[in-house]
Amino acid sequence: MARDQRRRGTQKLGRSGRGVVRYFGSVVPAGSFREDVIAGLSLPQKSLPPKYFYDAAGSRLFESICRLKEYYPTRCELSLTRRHLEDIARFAGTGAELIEYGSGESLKTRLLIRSLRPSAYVPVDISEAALQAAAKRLAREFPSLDILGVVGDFMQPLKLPVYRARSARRRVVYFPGSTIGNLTPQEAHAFLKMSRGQVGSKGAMLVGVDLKKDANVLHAAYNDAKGVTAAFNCNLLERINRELRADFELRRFSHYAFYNAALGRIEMHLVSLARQTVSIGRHRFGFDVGESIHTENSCKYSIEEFRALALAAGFRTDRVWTDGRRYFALFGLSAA
Ligand code: SAH
Ligand code: AVI
Repeated sequence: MARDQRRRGTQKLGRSGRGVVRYFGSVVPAGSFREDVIAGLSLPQKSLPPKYFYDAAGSRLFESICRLKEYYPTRCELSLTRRHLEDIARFAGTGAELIEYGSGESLKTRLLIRSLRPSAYVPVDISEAALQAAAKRLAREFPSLDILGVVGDFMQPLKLPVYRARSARRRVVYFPGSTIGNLTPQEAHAFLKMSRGQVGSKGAMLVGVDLKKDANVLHAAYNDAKGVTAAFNCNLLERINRELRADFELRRFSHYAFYNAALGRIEMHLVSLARQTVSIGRHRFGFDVGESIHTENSCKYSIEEFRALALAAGFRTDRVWTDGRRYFALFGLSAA
């Protein structure tokens, strides 16, 4: 399967002006979803990797979360990016190759593209649906931009397309949205080190980081009144049912999110409301009443904590841009 997918190679999505949109076929082996789910549900504390939230339905639900009144990160990052755009562009420079990890709908990226005028944009996302939709929209909006989309897992060694334009003097890696918070600190360290290798000594990195704040604000953001976050969490079980022919009964699980102050992170869980057994093919998983599947961490950092994490991975913090309430920060990193 993985080989077939790789053989699919590249596919042009469209062409307009000088810009070419190329889409690099999936390099995410389908078999790993089943293996990861079975391994995760076999642990004493059942857990599932958050990257599996993002099938087409999950990506749409996440886009709805970004528009909720309680979910401040998107608005804060958009507003600080607008407010400091000139300085961000001065720091990142123009004409670079802009690589974005976990690009989703590439919402904030539009602002950067306008002011950084990159020679190429390389969005990388595990969600093929989100990546394709965003690449098509961007191609209409920026007809002369080369867009080279990559479907893949940014925690695995990825072969990025080699961009041939001589004008691409340097690389800038953009990792917005505090997606870095969904990695453990060890994973975040490994990811930053990999990015440091990609940008080299002349490139730069822009990372969006959700900051520590009043736990009530955090609690509301992950327990919204409309239940969109709950639907996003539960969609993971629906996806397992759909793709792995499992028999999770959704009404027997409930969304639970809380701030774990000792670990500085929001934890999302799906809690079993009954004693029950769930089947995935020949595998059976027993649940006690109140037993949970841990589905996501969303780590919150202080500016100093993140600065230290970046430094350990070889990055110096040159700039920190924040919103008015200091809820969110965009870090401008360069080689230490
Ligand atoms: N950058 C956007 C989207 C953030 S949501 C924003 O700031 O709003 C997180 C995005 O990362 C989703 O689009 C999801 O599909 C993608 N993602 C999550 N884990 C991933 C992984 N391991 N590899 C690649 N993409 C991943
Ligand atoms: C993508 N990521 C940064 C989001 C977050 O806030 O951790 C995912 C999310 N989970 C629940 N709501 C939003």
